[in-house]
Amino acid sequence: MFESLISSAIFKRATDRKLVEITVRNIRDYTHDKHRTVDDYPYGGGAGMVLKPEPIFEAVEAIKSDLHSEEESGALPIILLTPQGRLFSQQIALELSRHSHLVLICGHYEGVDERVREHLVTDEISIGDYVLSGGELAAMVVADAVVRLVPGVLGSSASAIDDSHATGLLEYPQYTRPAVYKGWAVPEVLLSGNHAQIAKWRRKQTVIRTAKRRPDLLDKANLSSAERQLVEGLQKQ
Ligand code: JD2
Repeated sequence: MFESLISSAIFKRATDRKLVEITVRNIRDYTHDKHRTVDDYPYGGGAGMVLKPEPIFEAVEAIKSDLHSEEESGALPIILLTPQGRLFSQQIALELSRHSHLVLICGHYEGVDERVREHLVTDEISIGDYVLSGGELAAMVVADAVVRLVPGVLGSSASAIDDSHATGLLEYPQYTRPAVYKGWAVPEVLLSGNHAQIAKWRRKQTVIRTAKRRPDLLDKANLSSAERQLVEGLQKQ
């Protein structure tokens, strides 16, 4: 599964430029029995299997000793992807991007032994309130969001600063050629060449769109008093 992430354009750029390194480990490689057992029945009974603690502890210990005395290994975040984690956000992605190293642990089908949570994991993250079959896609979502925030990974033209959610507001509508398609014209201001007017129009669209679609985002947003008034007008409508 992780091949698709590693071969994605953003990751390629990041790794080619030696800004980021990603290693995938299989906890099965940290077992010692013939069947390479990673799971077992839950104590107390019940449906499903539970991931055993030993392979997960040993995999993380191996990662830590690979980092050996590198500055971080004390403050190394060891993150479990789980539906019970704190809800992932751009803010969390930014926090994580400031660490030199991260460990992401993902189970599949089954839960993990609680001692992993209690004595190994430093943070638990969920990517949203829906049920996945495992933590792999969630780990890739987190890795993708974090890697694009590493300085130098994005080109300046695709700056992360302008992104939706980086500003805490939704993006304004975008258009490209043709100027008229099936009779639907591009807003005239965008063809005017008046960059001040264009910036003003875009900002207004951003505020309107956010007010209509994600009013919850406006609470934390940095709006001018004129923009607040615009929002109040829309709310009355
Ligand atoms: C996972 C499963 C428990 C039901 C390991 C699901 C996730 N936002 C998210 N939704 N689901 C997950 C997630 C993460 C890891 C695992 N399962 C299946 N576990 C109850 C289904 C097994 C995140 N992050």
